[in-house]
Amino acid sequence: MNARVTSILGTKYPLIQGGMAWVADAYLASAVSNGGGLGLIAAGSMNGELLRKEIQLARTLTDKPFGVNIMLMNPCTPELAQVVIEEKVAVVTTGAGSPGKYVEGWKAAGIKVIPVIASTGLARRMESLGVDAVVAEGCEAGGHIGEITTMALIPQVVDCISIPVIAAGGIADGRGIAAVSMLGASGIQVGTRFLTSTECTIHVNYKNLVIKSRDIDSRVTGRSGGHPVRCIKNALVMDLLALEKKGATFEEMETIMVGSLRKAVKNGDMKEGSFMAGQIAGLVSEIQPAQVIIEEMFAEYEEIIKNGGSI
Ligand code: TUI
Repeated sequence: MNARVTSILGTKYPLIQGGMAWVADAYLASAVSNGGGLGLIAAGSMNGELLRKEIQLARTLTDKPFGVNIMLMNPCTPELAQVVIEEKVAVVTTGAGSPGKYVEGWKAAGIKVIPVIASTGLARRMESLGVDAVVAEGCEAGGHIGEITTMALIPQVVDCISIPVIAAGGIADGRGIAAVSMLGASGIQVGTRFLTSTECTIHVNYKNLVIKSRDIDSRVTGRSGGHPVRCIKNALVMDLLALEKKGATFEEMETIMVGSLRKAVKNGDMKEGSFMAGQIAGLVSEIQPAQVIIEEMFAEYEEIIKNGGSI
């Protein structure tokens, strides 16, 4: 890992916390930023007013830079795009689409722009718009995903653009950092491991489910409708998969999905909640402060590098 990413982010470590909708609030973002990474407030569940309040709260909790993730399927995106400019947010990441029309305005406001992409095509388009870096996210990740694994995606994205590539999907320890650095990544984004951070405000049932889940416990729903989402399997997920097999429409599936992420995060509803998490959840086994997670991951990575690649 090199200094290209830390100089863009203004951080000690080349690490971004995933922009997890409903999950990543000012408390998680400030804890990650205070721990030496770049914390993100996820605006996926917010309107402009809520996002502004959350940014202002984060400023009382950290004097380090933090960012905002804008999930482009959120209908409030135009007002959110304006709020990050007015609030002079340091970094904006985007997900679940192309941020094309917003990039110029953000760059003119001095914001570092880092879209999350899941294919080489979008990576190239983003570079041509003048973004600062991309997060290339493999389909091991939780939530809304693309089609390609981290292992296959990272080297292909690295070869097709010149801006830094930050790897995401399946990274939760120092071995993951070492692996993606060998593939050419200049930084990492971590979501699932921060779900079980002390400062993460999700329901305790969600944290326990992540800790308990094994390698094979996640499922992807919504592939047929073109919106694949990875969650830890439960009654909701199995119902959705059965409906999908029967050829249910996107609208039918959507009716069941609506509000399910909030039910997981806020109520810990084990039956009707959608517990988004990556395949690496099987490796996550304890609740730790965000700073400890970050330091442990990079210490492990340094040790691997020192030993010439082995642990
Ligand atoms: O955005 C994510 N992950 C997310 S967003 C989210 S919120 C949600 N809630 C309920 C249902 C569905 C989503 C949960 N997880 N990751 C970044 C990401 N972006 N992964 C894949 C993509 C992506 C996919 C296709 C980006 C662009 C794209 O195509 C755009 C184009 O125009 O080519």
